[in-house]
Amino acid sequence: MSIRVYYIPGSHPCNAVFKALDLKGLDYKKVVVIPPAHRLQMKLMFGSRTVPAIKYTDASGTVEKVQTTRAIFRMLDSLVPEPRLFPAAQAERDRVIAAETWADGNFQDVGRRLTWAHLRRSPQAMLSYSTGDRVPLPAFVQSAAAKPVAAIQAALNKADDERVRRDLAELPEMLDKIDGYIADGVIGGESPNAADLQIAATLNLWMSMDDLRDAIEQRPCGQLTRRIFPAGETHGHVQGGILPADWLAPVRQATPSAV
Ligand SMILES: N[C@@H](CCC(=O)N[C@@H](CS)C(=O)NCC(=O)O)C(=O)O
Repeated sequence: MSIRVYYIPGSHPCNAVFKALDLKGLDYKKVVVIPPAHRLQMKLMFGSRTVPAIKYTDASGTVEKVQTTRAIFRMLDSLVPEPRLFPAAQAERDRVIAAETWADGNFQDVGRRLTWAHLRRSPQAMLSYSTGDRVPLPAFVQSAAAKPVAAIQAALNKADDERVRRDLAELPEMLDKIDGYIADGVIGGESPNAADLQIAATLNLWMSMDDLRDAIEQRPCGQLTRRIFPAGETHGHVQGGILPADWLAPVRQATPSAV
């Protein structure tokens, strides 16, 4: 049996899949793809243009290709049932799937927009997200490409100023919603479920940015994220002061110590 995971370094849905594979105790090989060229590569190899994507070869040599976090989580639960990413009891399972669906939607997109909004303004920080990864380009090419790649990715992900300002204004509400999932026991159990992984992977990415970390870290959702992704386990860092200060006012107001 062999598993190859196609991924972009730093990508939150990709980190969610790596964590799921680790929880299942599965070995896998990591294959870096480069944005935005990965769109075509993924489309040709898997049928759709996004990462994460998995090529799974079973003991008989049969190859299965699975794309998107949601499909991969389900495939992993059927391959290795324990620990479960989806609870067995139907009512509990429905609640986890509802939270997973929410986290895989606009919330995951906000994750990308806020990241590219930062990296467009601080392109060299992009390189910190691939520390230790086997990027198939020399370091000087990665460095030279960072600025155009960040600009293209920001545009493709619609990380324009107006949208990003709106995302930042809505961020506290999203954090409240996640803390509510924890209080209701939908996420935050002993072993992470699919919704934990989706949500924590996005929060972990946000916490790599100094301007966002404080608003998240002290909350229950920040503590849960650190339990699933301990500090230093994933790479990447963007220093503070990158986005205009007035854009961050709603985020600062949501910071527990500021209340
Ligand atoms: N929601 C899907 C989509 C993942 C996704 O959009 N991945 C980004 C990288 S973080 C991507 O490959 N984007 C390329 C595109 O949208 O064309 C999932 O969780 O698998």
